[in-house]
Amino acid sequence: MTRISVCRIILVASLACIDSRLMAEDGYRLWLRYDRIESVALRTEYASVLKYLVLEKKSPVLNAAENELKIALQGLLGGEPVSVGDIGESGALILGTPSTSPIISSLKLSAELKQLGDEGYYVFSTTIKGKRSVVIAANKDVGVLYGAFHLIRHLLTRQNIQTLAIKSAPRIRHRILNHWDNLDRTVERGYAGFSLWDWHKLPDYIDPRYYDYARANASIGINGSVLTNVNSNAQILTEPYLLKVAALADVFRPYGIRVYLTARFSAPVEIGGLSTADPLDPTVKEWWRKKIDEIYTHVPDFGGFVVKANSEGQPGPQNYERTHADGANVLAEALSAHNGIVMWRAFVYDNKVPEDRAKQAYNEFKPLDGKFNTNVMIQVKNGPIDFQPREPFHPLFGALPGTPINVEFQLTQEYLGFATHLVYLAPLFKECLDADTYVKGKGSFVYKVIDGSLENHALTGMAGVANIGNERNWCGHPFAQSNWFSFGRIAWDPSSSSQAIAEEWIRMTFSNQPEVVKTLAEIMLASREITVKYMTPLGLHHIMGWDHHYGPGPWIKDKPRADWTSVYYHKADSIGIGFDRTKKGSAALDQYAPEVRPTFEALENCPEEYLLWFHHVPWDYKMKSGRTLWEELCHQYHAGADSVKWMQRSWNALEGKIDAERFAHVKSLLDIQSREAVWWRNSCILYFKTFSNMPIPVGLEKPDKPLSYYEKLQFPFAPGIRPKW
Ligand code: BDP
Repeated sequence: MTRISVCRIILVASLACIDSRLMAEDGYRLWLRYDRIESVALRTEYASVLKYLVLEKKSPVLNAAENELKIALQGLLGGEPVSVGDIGESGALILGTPSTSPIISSLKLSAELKQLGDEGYYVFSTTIKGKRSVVIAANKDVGVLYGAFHLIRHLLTRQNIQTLAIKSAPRIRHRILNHWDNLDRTVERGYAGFSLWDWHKLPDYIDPRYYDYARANASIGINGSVLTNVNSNAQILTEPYLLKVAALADVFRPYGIRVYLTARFSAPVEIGGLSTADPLDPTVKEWWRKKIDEIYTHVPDFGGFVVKANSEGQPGPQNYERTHADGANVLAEALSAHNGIVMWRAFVYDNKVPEDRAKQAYNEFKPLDGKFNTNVMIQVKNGPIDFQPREPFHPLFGALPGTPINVEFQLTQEYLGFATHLVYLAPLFKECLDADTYVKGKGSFVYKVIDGSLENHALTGMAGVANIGNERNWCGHPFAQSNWFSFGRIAWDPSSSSQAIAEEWIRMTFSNQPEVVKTLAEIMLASREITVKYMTPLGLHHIMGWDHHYGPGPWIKDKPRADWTSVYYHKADSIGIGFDRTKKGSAALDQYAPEVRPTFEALENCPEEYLLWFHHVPWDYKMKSGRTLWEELCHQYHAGADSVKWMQRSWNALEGKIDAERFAHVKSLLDIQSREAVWWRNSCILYFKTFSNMPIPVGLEKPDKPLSYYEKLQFPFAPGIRPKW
């Protein structure tokens, strides 16, 4: 028996034996909590059909689906044995594809399955041999797995199984987590402990947690995992590490997940012993070809590479006077022989400080449109600067019609309060995806660029910078799990609503009680806007603490690069505040389609949430509220911090309706968030007051400490810091 199958048996057995009354609600189970359903009637109804599983042919993926259904049903039905075999006396749950299941084949589903592709599924209620049945049918095994998880979601949210008719297929092909995990197990911008990947003990020791990671991802349709940091280490491409990578790939494969790695551009020099990494040098090309062939001998379904090149000091083709396209294509060519892809990041900024960093990615990539091989996607962050609490959409969306583009969101909350602040990010993802680029007229939404429909690209993707570590509850904050969850759900279907996803997640993770669902959904849906208000209201951005990015730092100046400072971005002076990106300023606005510009170009039209992103605005400018800009800024900071108190009150009112362990955990984190919101508010108001020279409006609480107190705070050991190598 292989190492992996032994582990799997231990894992499944241990999960099946768990008695939920003995288990602490420590968040480990994420949204896959299979506790007994309270209602006897519902249990009986589910059991009558679902406790007979029919799987006519086995495969690693179908077995994973069957195992999951077994564990889920056994738990939900309160320990009733779930049999695997024939249709039971009252009904059955039948799973498979037309080629693995004679029953499913006899149902003649080709019309239904036609539109569902390789990963889609059809889950429906029907009658088979006179017995009530639920069928999970798909074209491929992995579709059956996703269908199984859909059914489980359905049961966890207590919906009926009498009239099931669910057809679903992903709108995006590559739905990928990007782990910024280093080989020493630190996680760049990670706030949930160390890396899950225990490189030292791999490949021999397979942590059972790897299975649970794979299960969680499969349950929300994530089908790729980039194991290593974008600031990458070439060692990962050496044989000892490839064996470790292969062991992880073996665990993930039955769950439909392919592994990817980050490629350090200078690897041919660093580990290959070549004197150059020039992408047009034949020896370099040959080196990558051999290296990539070698990777595929270990991982036959290896997904490909993510590359950060010529950005923040990382090596890249420009070191050799070559373009990003030259660099991407040398890897793409070698990967194409194995169906691998390259996700080449557009997050570039080089050593010459540009007049506006927001413009650089567009300036560098626009001329390269159409020059990339067909298996290259350009991976673009949601906004033009860097994962700020609010940014307008990136001008590259829609600007490269001849090149597939995938979007990169940051799930780890580097700029949104680490894993201490409750911030539900689906509204941020949606804000970007639903923005209209107008590149092909009204309705050219970012999500249409990403799902390929705007320019007819088949290669599509969505990347999420993972917020996962080895903390018991995976993400640090119990609510941070919702950002992993919602990323998967939105990558599957970008039209899903933030509210529907939040409610589904709450029901699965906390409770189906209407009051809990309502209160938590209200908190979650308001949380991102609240955070924007107490951190960066009215379009402010990049004013966080130096280097570690913890807490406020609007005073940061005089650093090695101007665009690493805060003063570069807020430009506060005695006249006003904000970065003028109109024609009078950096003209970054001109990178958007002409139809987009008027909304932002004229000060009077500009939506106030983007005001200081696009304009330098006088302190006494009259805002829509009738207040001056200065007064409005103070009010927004106060509204943000006050709203965290509202979140606390709402949470506290749920005491007794949420298990004690998670209740207390979230309560303490909200206390910290509340304190930190006041910290942001006070320090930013005091700092900007030194420019506005205006009083804090009457009625708003005055800061109890001087600005110098905040400026002096030091956090040498803040988590998630970038490695120095
Ligand atoms: C920035 C992070 C830095 C990352 C960089 C990136 O501070 O640690 O390396 O993004 O995306 O936001 O490459």
